[in-house]
Amino acid sequence: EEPPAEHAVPQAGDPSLVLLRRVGAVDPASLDDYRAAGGYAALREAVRLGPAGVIREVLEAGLVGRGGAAFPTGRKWDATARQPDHPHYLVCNADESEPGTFKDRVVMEGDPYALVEAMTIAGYATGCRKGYLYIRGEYPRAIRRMTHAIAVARSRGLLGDDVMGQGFAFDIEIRRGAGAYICGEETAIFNSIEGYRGEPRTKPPFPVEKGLFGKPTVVNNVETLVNVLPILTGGAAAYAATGTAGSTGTKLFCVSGTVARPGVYEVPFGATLRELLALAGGATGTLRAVLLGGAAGGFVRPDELDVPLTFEGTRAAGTVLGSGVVLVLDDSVDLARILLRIAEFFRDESCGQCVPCRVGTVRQEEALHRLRRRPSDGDLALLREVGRAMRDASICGLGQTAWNAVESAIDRLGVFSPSEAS
Ligand code: L3W
Ligand code: SF4
Repeated sequence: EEPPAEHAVPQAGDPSLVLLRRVGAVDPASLDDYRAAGGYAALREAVRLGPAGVIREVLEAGLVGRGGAAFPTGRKWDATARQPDHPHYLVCNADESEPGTFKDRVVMEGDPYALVEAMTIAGYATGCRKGYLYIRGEYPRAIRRMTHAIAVARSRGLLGDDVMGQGFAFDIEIRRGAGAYICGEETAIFNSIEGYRGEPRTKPPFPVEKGLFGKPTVVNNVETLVNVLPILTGGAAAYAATGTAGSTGTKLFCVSGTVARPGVYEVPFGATLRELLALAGGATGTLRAVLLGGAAGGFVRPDELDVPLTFEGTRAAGTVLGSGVVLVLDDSVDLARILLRIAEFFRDESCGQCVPCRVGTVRQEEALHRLRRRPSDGDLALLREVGRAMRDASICGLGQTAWNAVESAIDRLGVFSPSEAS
């Protein structure tokens, strides 16, 4: 088993932290510790505001999803709350399988009651009596700590038929993933919970309308949900004062690779990649590139480190923020090998349901094998053709983004160009 959460947070104990402020500072098993550190003030505020008031705050705060796609959370909640069909369900996506992503594990292990409280608020606002917490199966400590926190919260009346004596019901059930990356796709999660193969469904209909068991469903990532706590305790305006107009609040970044102090870092949106790398002690050798956004993301060159870490800033720079992966690669790293590893990953994890992805991920890997041995224009052209087909015609995000990092390495870093090969 991996070392516990606080070891993964080099900033642990820093009073300026928002989302990570309790990690490493409280006993994650103790509800009393959590309450003494401000826990459950947000749920009290939620009950004071009422469901519509909570949704208004979340909309005004500008909170967007932290799982990668940055969809406005308040719009999702509002759309679900309005659905006449019942019951409504909440699903917290804690499947965290994007290579290089480990922030949600740190939150669940280090501050589990925060997620219980945040899910309760989400359920209250959107009219859900039941929330599923879908946790990656390879996170045994997170599963243990969340199971304990849910049981304690239930025994103290913070979950159940009459939450906090306020007349509303909400409870949480944990479901474990079984090692498939695709089960982090929001509709594949539904199939997995319902007992079917973890295969994505076509959208629309979106989950807010027809999700788990065909009912209106809110799906949010762990980090997205815990942001609701500072929004309610401090107010939407104060929350939105941090970050930029397009990306409000703070963001957790998973810094890994050839870097001095890898770990989870919390910085306000708008900090530059250079500043984040400085916090993490910089690259261990001469910096070659940084992969932002994970396997579905794109590369940043050493001359581009002033890119602001916001959704809009990274997009303008030709990459994505995704779920916060910052993979640092110094000049000791074989970039072609990294690309091949990414291609192997997608080939392995494709669910096989649609042809562009099932066949395209295999063809991509084969072409990369050949290019590693001998650069050729024919194979580069083939990669582009296959990549376009996957992007345009795949059912879900896996196939649609499986060519992103390879394309970025070819176009932005010149991998497989004649000078790179020499
Ligand atoms: C209501 C509409 N809801 C969209 C909802 C939709 C979903 C969310 C985003 O994720 C990202 C990719 C990678 N009415 C709606 C609506 N929604 N239109 O908004 O939707 P979408 O389809 O843009 O994206 P997605 O397929 O949910 C794709 C990232 O996910 N990724 C990997 C992620 C891995 C992790 C991890 O390990 N923690 O997050 C792979 O592709 O960055 O941007 O809820 O229903 N009109
Ligand atoms: Fe499955 Fe890939 Fe198609 Fe997604 S794009 S449904 S992972 S085959």
